[in-house]
Amino acid sequence: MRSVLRGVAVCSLVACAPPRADDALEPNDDRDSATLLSPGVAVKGRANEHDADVFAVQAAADSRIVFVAADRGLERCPKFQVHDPGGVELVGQPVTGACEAASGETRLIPGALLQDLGDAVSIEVPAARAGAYFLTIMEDGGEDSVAPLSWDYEVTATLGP
Ligand SMILES: [Ca+2]
Ligand SMILES: [Ca+2]
Repeated sequence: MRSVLRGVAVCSLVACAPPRADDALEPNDDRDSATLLSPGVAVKGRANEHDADVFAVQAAADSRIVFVAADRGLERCPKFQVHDPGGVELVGQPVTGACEAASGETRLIPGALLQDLGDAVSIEVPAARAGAYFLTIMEDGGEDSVAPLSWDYEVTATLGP
């Protein structure tokens, strides 16, 4: 009886609404299950809170990669990470549980750039070595939200010298 009551209490505090359906790219929650991007080809996805979406693109040594994640609707609280083929973080935004508190805490290696373009976010990184580079999209939470947040996006990777 006690466990039933506790379940009810948790439900009322957090959320009774079920999470939204996810995209057809799942599972893609870590680098081992990343969705491979072809340069210049846009891929649509949905980032649900607590469920990372990871994408990979192959780059040549001494090149540059530009990831663009365009807004397609819903709550739009994404945080981004980029890792190199060795797992070294090139760009990092912490998931804080506060949708708004992102940009000031962005970690960038020298030569990396993260720009809010209004209806999209552009993330440019230097690719020093050849191999797979990984973009992770994580939907953050909102302090007052009663249900998990989601963001619909379209992601593209382009390669340059
Ligand atoms: Ca997803
Ligand atoms: Ca995922």
